[in-house]
Amino acid sequence: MDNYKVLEIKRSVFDDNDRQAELLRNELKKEQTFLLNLMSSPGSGKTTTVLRTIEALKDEMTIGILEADIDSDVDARTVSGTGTKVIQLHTGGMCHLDAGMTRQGLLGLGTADVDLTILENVGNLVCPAEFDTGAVKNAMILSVPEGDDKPLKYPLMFSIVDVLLINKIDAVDYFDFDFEAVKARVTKLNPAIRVIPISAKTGTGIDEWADWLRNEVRIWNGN
Ligand SMILES: Nc1nc2c(ncn2[C@@H]2O[C@H](COP(=O)(O)OP(=O)(O)OP(=O)(O)O)[C@@H](O)[C@H]2O)c(=O)[nH]1
Ligand SMILES: [Mg+2]
Repeated sequence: MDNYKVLEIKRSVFDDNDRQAELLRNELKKEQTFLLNLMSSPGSGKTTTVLRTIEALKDEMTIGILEADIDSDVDARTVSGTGTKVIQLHTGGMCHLDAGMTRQGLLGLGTADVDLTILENVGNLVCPAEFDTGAVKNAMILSVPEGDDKPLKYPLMFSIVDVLLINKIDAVDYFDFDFEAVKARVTKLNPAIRVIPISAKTGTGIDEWADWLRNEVRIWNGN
């Protein structure tokens, strides 16, 4: 028999985070702030989609943006060009945000007057799927050049999101990408998922995305 113990600490880390996330969601509800957690691989088009979303909704609601990256401030700099309130979070090497880190970000941003906060999570299809940030809804982007097999390889991410945006559809002629196969694969993992094809570059599909988000914000904020 081994003379040492093996302790499974992963579960308790997740349990504690889940409690913190629930607490944060309750506070956001009281404050009437909707938090969207936007996830994807690096370069799928999160920041470009954030810019389109700001453009579509800025006249109807007050928006704040949390940009999370391991390093750099390029995304916050890009978003600040729109005049929208934005803060850059550095995770110090961590590949995801947990509820505690999200809370720090929201405090730094100041959300009392904000109706909609979008968290652009660290580009990664693995770790962000494991940590509840306290967001009201989760969305992810899969871009056409990444391939239609990603739901098979990263099932957890596709199973925990409310919306899947399939981005870069303007480039579909250059890639073998089977939309029907993706829809079948994600629906099998997550029957309630909403799939919206978009091009953040040309603006195609952004109206449908903005309609979904506007409706969710209204429901949450009670107006
Ligand atoms: N053709 C095309 N290019 C796009 C589209 N959306 C984004 N891009 C390009 O894809 C690249 C990455 O876009 P970003 O919006 O920076 O992607 P991101 O997910 O924020 O990247 P990280 O924050 O680094 O993870 C940029 O060169 C964009 O111009 C699109 O719909 N079509
Ligand atoms: Mg980005």
